[in-house]
Amino acid sequence: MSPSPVQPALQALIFDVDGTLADTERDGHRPAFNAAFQQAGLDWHWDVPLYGELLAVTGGKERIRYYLEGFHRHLLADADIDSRIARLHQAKTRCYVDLIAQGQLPMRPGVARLITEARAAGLRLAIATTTTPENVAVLLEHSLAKGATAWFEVIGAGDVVPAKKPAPDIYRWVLERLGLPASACLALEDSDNGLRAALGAGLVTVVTTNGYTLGHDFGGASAVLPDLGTDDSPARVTLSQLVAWHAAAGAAKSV
Ligand code: XBP
Ligand code: MG
Repeated sequence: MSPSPVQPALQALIFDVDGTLADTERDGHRPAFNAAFQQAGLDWHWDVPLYGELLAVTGGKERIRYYLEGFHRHLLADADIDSRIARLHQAKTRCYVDLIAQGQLPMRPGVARLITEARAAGLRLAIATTTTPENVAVLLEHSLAKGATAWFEVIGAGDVVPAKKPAPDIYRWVLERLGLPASACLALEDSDNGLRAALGAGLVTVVTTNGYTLGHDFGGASAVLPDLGTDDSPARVTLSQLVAWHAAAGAAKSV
C-alpha cells in the first residue's frame, strides 16, 4: 500500500475578488455596465435581480453576450457583434475604474484584518479572478490600502486564461506561478462558479456568501460563512482557523 499523502503546511491564500473582497457585483460592476450602456445610447438596464441571473456567466464580455442571447438575440447575427461587445466592455471597465477610484466601496467584513494577519505571519498572497486586471488594482488601492496591489505575489485576472470560472484554469495558472501545489494553499470564494473552479484545481476552499450567492450549492467547501467576521467579533475567522480547516481537509483526503 502506498503511504498516505502528507498535507503540507498552509503557505498561501488565494483570494477571489468580486463578491469575496467586496460587494463589487451589485455596487460596482452592475452600475458600470449600466453606465456604459447609457453612454452607448442603449436602453438596456440591468437591475439588481436581473444582474443576479446574469451572474450565472462569469466574465463581463461573456455576460453581455449571455444577456443578448436572452433579450436581444437578433443582434448576435451582426457581423461586428464581437467588436461591439468588446467596445462596450472597454467602456464598462472605464466606468468601473472611475467608480471604484472614488473609494466608496468598502472591503467586506474581516477581509482587511485577515490579509494583515496573513502578511504578518509570512503567508504568501495571490488573486484568482475572472475580472479585468485594472479592476483588481483599483479596488485594492482604493478600498484596501494604497500599495496593496504589491502585497499579492501573483494576480491571475481576466483573459489570461480563455476558459473562465467555473473552469479551474485561473487557479491552475496562479498555482503554477506561485510554484506551489494546491495542497499548500487555501482559496477564498463567494459563488458556486468560484467554488467549482477552486475545487477543480484541488484547493481547500472557504466560502463567504453575499446577497447574490446565498442560495448557491457550496458542496465541497471546507466552511460556508456569511462573512469573515468583524474585527471585534468572537466568531471572526482568524488565520489559525484557516490553518485548522486546511489541515482537516488534508487529513480527510488521506483516510
Ligand atoms: C467575477 C466576474 C466578472 C465581473 C465583471 O467572477 O464574473 O465577470 O462580474 O468583470 P468571480 P469584467 O468573482 O468568480 O471571479 O467585466 O472585468 O469581466
Ligand atoms: Mg466572486
